[in-house]
Amino acid sequence: NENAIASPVGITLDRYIKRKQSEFPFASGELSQLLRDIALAGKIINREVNRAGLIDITGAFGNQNVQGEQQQKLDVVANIRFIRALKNGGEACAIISEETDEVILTGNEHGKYVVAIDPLDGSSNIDVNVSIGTIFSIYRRASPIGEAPIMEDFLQGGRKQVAAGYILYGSSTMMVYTTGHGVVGFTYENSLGEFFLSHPDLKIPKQGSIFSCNEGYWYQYAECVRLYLDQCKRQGYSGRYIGSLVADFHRNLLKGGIYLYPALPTQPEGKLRLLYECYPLAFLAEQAGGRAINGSQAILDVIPTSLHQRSPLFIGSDAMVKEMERQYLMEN
Ligand code: AHM
Ligand code: MG
Repeated sequence: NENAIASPVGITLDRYIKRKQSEFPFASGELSQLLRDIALAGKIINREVNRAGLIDITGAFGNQNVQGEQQQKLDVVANIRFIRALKNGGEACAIISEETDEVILTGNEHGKYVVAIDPLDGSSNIDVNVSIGTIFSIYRRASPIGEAPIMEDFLQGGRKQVAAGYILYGSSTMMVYTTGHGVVGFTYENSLGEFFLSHPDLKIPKQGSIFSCNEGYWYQYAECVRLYLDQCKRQGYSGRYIGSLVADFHRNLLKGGIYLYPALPTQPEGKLRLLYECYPLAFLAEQAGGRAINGSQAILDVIPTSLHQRSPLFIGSDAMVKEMERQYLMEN
């Protein structure tokens, strides 16, 4: 029917990005190209993830993979593939990655952007066929174009992100991102090799009934966290924890819920990384009408001091995160 034709649902990611680009006639198109490069990297990693279980089998036949490389762990493969795609794309001058200690220079000194990535998050789920994800965060560089990028390009703070998102390798593969104008989601069609727009304007329910945390840490959690979780249980909320941040976040984004990774005595700053886990998901959460805090402060306002710094994270439905915040502020 006519509505279906007028609806943007079903257009490819490429076409969607082009359409958005034409709404900003003075933009150079480099961010659009960078998003396409990231989608391509996502397709490549998706392929690797999909055949992960086959590696031992094909290995048994004496096959090497197509590039003739030795078999490596999937997170290392994802890191290599992602960096290669961004180097070839040319829009990013530097990358930081969970898998690499130092800033990675792409050699594209005329690139306007820097990208922070967790190439394959949810490492404990990689070998057991459970959903995993890629997270990315993009800044316009602060250093002069044409010169060598510097560490400060990555330490501009969460509010300076120009785009952020994730690719979820789940029962379907999806790419979800924001450029600061709401959140859009695309679903990958394997046989066509294309992402199609499936979620044109993602909004997280203000209130949900799912809490997601590793309850094994119960006796390490601060009192305020236990009080909050206790409230959730008294209200009959469901506990859902995959142990893959992207997948837990994605479910809560669609259904409403809160994800918690608090500070622990053994991990006083929490576990998750500020630049390529907390910031990008916080940007998405806020753009979807949700909230993300480290306890007392919005994640996006946390001042970054180092590339791989950690932060506690409470993220999800606005009302749930606010209630957690209230408990936190009463205790602290
Ligand atoms: P990773 O970057 O080593 O994969 O760790 C991040 C992951 C998140 O995806 C997940 O939410 C969390 O660590 C799970 O940690 P835990 O096993 O402590 O519950
Ligand atoms: Mg990670």
